Amino acid sequence: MNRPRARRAPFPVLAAVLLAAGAAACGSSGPELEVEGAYVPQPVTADTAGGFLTIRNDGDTDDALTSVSSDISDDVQLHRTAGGQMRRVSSLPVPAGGALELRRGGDHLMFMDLDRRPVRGEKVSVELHFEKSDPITVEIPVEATNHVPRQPSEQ
Ligand SMILES: [Cu+2]
Repeated sequence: MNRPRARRAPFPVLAAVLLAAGAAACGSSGPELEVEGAYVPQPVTADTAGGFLTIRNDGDTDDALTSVSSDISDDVQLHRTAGGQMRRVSSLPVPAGGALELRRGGDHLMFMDLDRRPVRGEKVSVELHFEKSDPITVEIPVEATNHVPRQPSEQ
């Protein structure tokens, strides 16, 4: 690729090219989300199931998980755990340059009033909705009830 210094281009053209390249390359336009390590432990009862996953945000703009829809429940809630008690919240933050980690004993998805009981080996289809980003669909594997995920660094 030609280096701008090596060749003189008419300034307005060069400026336009650099602006376009900059906007595309450095992602200054918003959050960049990626979902990792999603799983649903096979629930013990037929009523509810938990969902765990990590949403990484490699962008430079904060985002938030605002709602979730799924093929096993019409009522998927966002739960926050504090002091051993879980409570429903309306959104969970996905900070710029950070991650939202949903895990056992912490924040999690809660599938209420299950239409069907997910069984190990199946997949649960989930659509994640965000404050800013487009929705992300994830096919989440159903694992054993006592499944403990490996840390990302061990994978
Ligand atoms: Cu819960």
